[in-house]
Amino acid sequence: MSSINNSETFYDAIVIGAGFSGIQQLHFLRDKLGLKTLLLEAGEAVGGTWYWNRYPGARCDSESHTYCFYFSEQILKEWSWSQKYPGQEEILSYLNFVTDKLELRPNILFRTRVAEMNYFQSQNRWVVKSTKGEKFSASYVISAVGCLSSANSPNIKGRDNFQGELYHTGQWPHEKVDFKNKKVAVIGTGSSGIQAVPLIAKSAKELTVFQRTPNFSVPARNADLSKEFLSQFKSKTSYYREKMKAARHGHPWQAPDISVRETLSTEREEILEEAWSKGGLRFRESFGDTLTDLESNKLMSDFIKRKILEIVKDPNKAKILSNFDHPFGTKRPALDTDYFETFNKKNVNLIDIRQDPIQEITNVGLETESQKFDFDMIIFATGFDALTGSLLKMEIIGEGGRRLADDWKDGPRTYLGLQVAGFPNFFIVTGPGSPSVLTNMPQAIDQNVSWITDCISYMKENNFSKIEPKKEFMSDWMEQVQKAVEGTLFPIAKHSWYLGANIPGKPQVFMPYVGGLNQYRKICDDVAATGYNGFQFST
Ligand code: NA7
Repeated sequence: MSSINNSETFYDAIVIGAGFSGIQQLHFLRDKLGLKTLLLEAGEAVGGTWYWNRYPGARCDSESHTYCFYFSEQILKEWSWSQKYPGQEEILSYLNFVTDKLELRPNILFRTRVAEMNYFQSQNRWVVKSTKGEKFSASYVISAVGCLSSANSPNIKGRDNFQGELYHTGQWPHEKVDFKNKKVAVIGTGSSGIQAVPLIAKSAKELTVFQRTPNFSVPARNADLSKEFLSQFKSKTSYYREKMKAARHGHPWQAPDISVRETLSTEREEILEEAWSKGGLRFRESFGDTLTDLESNKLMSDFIKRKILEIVKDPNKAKILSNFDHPFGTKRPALDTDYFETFNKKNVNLIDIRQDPIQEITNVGLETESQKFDFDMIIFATGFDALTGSLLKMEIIGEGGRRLADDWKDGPRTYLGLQVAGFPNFFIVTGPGSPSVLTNMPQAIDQNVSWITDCISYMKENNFSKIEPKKEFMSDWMEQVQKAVEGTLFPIAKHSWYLGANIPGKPQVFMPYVGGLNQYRKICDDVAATGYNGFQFST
């Protein structure tokens, strides 16, 4: 096991980011392949997404016993989750537990944000430079910067004039934020806003939610996990592993092969009522054609709309919350605990900023076209520059001085989401063009990290020192990514972050591969089995 020596700057591999991906990648490269590996992390501790997203209510919507590492039976057996849907603090504790268990800390350099990396052809090495000017050199660089890690703080006029407290859910302070006796604004109603709103409403004097797009949300019905559940899970981890591998989304179940619209209306209602009362992610999987058949989708969407109209007593609020402009599931739907119910509270207001757009933030609050508000606190729950944001924040310069930002000016281009032509020995975990955010992330990460590790191992065995994809294979893969989405309803949602539409000026290209993690795994396995077809190696 090698550890960091500050005077020593040459490594076999550098991993960037200490979230789920970076932790597993560091462990695999160091402990499976024996590579001298350094992990660079901008934060002060491990956790990635779960380090930064500390807002009230931050919780995962994959089930805890599946949202974890499956590479170590020992870790699976030793760790016990307390709840069905794990909260941010518990996930962070888990990632710290794994880091300690694997003794990874000696190989992690915290408070080190990568600013730039350059590929030097003559030496076939990357030089990675931090924002503080430190330089590290390695044969391989693996980006594990995450898909939802570059916070999107919209540049609303006057934002910097606000004299009160201003937060972003994705960059939440470590100190306790107190809402008591305060007038609070939340801008944004994606998963983060939907999770935070009910908790803020409990203690804020007044909460005003600014909604641009009504979002679908299903009750999480979170619950404590029983000892019986945990012991049955620990006795059959292989069963869960195989189930997750077989599924397109990396969760341990499959949607039944039944169509919403071909099911008799009475039966359909029964299925949906039962799924709603159970709640959670599986509601989306009640039928097999929700994301491929518009009529079927409309029946699902209408069911949720009816639920909102039942829950929310004020008809105007109910209308604003359920006036959907996209099919269910084509933008990321949320899981919630009492989100819609919260709008029945007297201290909670809702503003439809499609009808009454925000004009500017003032020193005392915010102005829409027709109203003026005073606030003590404004919270941006406005999401992320997804999938490419954190990658492109780094200046990545490949062969012949080419910039990744230039190569991707019309949208990201990768082979299998893993590599980019012209950027040898640079790998991306859950990159654009891989299934990533459409799946149970730790399972997508496990597949990518394992594949990258096997690929580097293959290179070592065959005395190859350089790998990059062939251009034509990259083009072909990009076509496959687009073809896969054409068969679905996703393209109907024109304003989704899957497309980059939430970031002004970002090229609009559907970024994740929707063909399924199971199918993608097979494609990647076949590529490896055929001597890494589509990649070129040199010594
Ligand atoms: P999301 O899902 O991107 O949600 C962001 C929300 O903020 C969404 O309602 C946006 O409306 C809204 N938004 C974004 N920009 C603006 C501006 N400029 N003005 C007003 N409202 C805006 O991010 P989350 O953090 O909630 O969730 C991200 C993922 O993290 C989630 O899917 C989980 O996987 C974990 P829009 O819909 O774009 O009209």
